Amino acid sequence: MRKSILSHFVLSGFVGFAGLSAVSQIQGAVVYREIFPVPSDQSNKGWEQAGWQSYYGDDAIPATKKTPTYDQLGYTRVDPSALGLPTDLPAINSNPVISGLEDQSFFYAGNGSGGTNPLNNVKYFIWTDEYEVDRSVNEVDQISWYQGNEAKTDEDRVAIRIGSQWYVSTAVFTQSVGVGTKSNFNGKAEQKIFTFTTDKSAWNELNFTADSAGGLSIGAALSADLPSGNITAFGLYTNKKTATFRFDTYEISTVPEPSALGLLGLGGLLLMRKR
Ligand SMILES: [Ca+2]
Repeated sequence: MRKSILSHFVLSGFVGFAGLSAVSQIQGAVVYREIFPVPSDQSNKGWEQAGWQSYYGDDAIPATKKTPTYDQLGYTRVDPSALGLPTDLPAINSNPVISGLEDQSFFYAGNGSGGTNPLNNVKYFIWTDEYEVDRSVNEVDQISWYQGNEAKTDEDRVAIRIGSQWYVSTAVFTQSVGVGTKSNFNGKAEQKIFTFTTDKSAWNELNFTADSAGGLSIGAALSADLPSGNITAFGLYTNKKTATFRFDTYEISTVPEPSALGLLGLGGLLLMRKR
């Protein structure tokens, strides 16, 4: 008898916990946050160390590919010389754990005003594969970031990779107010939120083969909804970057996948009946 009561208590407690857990996850759990941190001494830091890669132009040229006249790192970096937005948030599943990193910075890609920077009037693609989103239990809820582009008309899009295929959102995100200087990023950067959907109308294929002729372009519209499968990489894409591009605090949140949610909901219902 004692054992039976104990089992009942344990079961109720578990079901109750599952129910509470479902409620909290429905609101969206942040599974990834990139803050583009810098060392506490505020020294400049190569963006590669944040675990991201960037490519530009029709030929998907890696930004690490230097030319004799062009120091890439000087134009594309994690910028600690002005505040990001927000500041002082913890990283989640991003960046190696290095002591002394602070969230006082953001990602910066310049506009080529010096005449030697090719990052002007070109396609621009920045992404990371440092975290994999498991969609079998939790589906993506939203992807958000703070952007502070200099040109209000530059159009940023969400990019994700499922398996080996890249996709880019049909939705574009522009600035209400352009951010012309780095010191304005903290005050004027705007949070952009992409509400995740697998609907085929929300995505195009993104053709991407690094460092290859014609290796970067928006591809075909989808004939079916996005497939299942983990998101193995993600980032931002712009089809024409005309001026300085800055962004920060890239986040992915998830909610329980519908079938998992159904099980949790059933658990909550059972608990209510027992009471
Ligand atoms: Ca930051």
